[in-house]
Amino acid sequence: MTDPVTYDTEGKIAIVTVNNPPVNALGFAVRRGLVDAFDRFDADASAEIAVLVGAGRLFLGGADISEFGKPMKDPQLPGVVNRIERTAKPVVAAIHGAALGGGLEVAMACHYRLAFSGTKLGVPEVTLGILPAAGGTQRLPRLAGMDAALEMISSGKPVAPEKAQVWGLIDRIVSEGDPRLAGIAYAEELLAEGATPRPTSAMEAAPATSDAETWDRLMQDRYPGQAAQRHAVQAAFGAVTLPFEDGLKEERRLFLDLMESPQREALVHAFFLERRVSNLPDLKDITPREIASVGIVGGGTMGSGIATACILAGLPVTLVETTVEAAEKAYLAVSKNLDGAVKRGKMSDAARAAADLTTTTEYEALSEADVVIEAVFESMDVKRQVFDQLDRVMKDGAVLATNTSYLDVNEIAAGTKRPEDVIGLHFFSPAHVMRLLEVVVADRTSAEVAATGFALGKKLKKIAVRSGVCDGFIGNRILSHYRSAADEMILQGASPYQIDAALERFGFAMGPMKVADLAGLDIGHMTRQRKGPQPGVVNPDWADRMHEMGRLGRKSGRGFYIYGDDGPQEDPEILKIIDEVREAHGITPKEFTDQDIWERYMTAMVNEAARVVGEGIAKRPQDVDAVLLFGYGFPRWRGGPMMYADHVGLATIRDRIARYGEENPEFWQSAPLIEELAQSNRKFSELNT
Ligand code: T1G
Repeated sequence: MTDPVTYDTEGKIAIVTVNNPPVNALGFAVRRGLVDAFDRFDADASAEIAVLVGAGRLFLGGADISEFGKPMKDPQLPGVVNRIERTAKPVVAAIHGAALGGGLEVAMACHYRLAFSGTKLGVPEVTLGILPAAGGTQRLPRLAGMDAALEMISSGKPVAPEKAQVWGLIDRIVSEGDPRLAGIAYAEELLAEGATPRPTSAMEAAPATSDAETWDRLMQDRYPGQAAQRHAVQAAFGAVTLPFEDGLKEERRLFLDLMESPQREALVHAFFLERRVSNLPDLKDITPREIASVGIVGGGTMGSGIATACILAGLPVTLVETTVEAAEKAYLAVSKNLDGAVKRGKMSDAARAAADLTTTTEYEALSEADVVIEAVFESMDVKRQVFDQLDRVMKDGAVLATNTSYLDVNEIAAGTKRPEDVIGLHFFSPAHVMRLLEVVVADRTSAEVAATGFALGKKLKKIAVRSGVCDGFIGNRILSHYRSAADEMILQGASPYQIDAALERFGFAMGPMKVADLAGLDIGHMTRQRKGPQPGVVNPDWADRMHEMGRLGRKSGRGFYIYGDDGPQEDPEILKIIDEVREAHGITPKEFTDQDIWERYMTAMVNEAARVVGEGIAKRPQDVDAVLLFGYGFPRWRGGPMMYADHVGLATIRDRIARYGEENPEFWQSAPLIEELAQSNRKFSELNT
């Protein structure tokens, strides 16, 4: 294996290069190599200044996250960073692409820093449930001042070199060129000026505008329930209250505390899920078909959103609608989405001008598309008619996809002469914004077509998760179950507003009533009509009454909430309707605490998720976590329902189900997989490999 750290010289200049693809993570070998390189530099009488540079597309991507939770081999990063800082001769960091976490901490231990325009400079550790633990909480305030440092450390967001230079974090900005050469040029200049080492640890930090208590309260408001931001801010205040070495000790203590926390495990789980859940072992050696053009049938909210997502990815789109008016309406809807993307900086003017969208009423116009996605009204008859047309016009080898959110993809495929070319691609609304894509692999879908579905997901920068065929696939099936648990609590006495507030305190982006109002209460009503009564499932009579009253949610200005200028307002009329329903059922309402609501809601979610995994609809528990995290607003710092369940313990989940089952045995029956794993004291995570 090549040495990830090399040392060479050009005249009086030593160049230390880190080459550890893909992101120059500071794993053990790199740490070892850096110490050796700077020992060599210190001993190299011919070298008067050193340049540290990263090979490849960026400087340093930070500590090696895949080493977390395992015994860390020496030298540890804090020691490596301190070693670099105390080098007796000046050291320059030549930064390109990104310097993140431990990568920026290494740069801050160097004595001079240049950065290329466009470089990401940040300490994102809190997004992994930890804090900058290689001196970052002590050196960043000394370079950039407390206010800037607290903002960077608590948000985890990267900053641009221009801002960093104003703050004093960066000394020089270079617009373009080779990092090594730029580093050498800057080093020559510094040599000529007689530059000497400038240890950051010896500098004073500009005080903070607000005190530590104010910042701690701010963290609680901004990141309710999360520990990392509060610990990180507490550590950073050591930079103005403690001597440097003591500040480092406090940073270490708080870091180790977070390393042990379930939140850290959950956030690292989410980090790797984002990047790996679409990598399926059984599709690893399958070459996807080429995707150079996309066809779409249906220009409604979903169709125009999917068209937008494809065009944002640079794909030409042909969209078919039933009438010329509808086709023009779809064209305008996509154009509006694209203009919005330009405004949000998600699309350049040049790309906007080059956007290739054709709308038509002619199916023949689709014939040469590599992938065609049907996004029409959710009726099997309508879908079958569309697929008949597609079967007739599409070229051989085209992928025929349906965006249905629950209909039987096997049945749709069976209606064509090429079922092996049919797949489900379930986008989430708005399709050009939501990151999740359920790739529904039907019984006869070929591996090549499945691989093509994932390849399209990657092209569209989606987090694609494999699902088998069942009503609602992974996400909507589990949703309908935890929704029913919420309805059961409402019937028994909980207020819909209490449930929303409790689950938002649990960490959900939005409570289930607000989600229902956003999706439209007519959707919920249609689903209940379609499914009919289910054993043990409480029918929300109040929601049916609301539907009759035309309260369809946000789109009608009234649902569970009243939507005025001041955002969603609770409505006593809803509580009155619910009281009447309880009375009609002869139910005396009982009290629910936040804990009760969390436990029932999450237990219902985990139970149905275990069935989804047990039946093989989701191949791995992590697939369920990815769906809920990236499509259903599940709190990232809890890692998803399956990780949550592993943290709670499956025996506890099983016992809760038994307890709830005493009241409603038909609804609360634990999934066989929960029984099996609880019995053998095992975890869902063991099934991810
Ligand atoms: N460690 C290990 N693997 C990493 C990694 C890291 N730091 N960063 C990325 N990877 C893997 C990733 O999983 C993927 O591999 C491949 O690299 C490409 O990544 C003491 C303790 C750098 C902006 O938080 O933000 O330092 O999964 O697809 O889109 O204070 O990666 O496909 O096999 O994301 O071009 C702080 C995390 C660590 C940076 C590049 N550092 N990385 O984005 O590529 S904590 C971070 C990123 C720390 C110290 C503490 C991005 C990137 P695979 P990618 P990209």
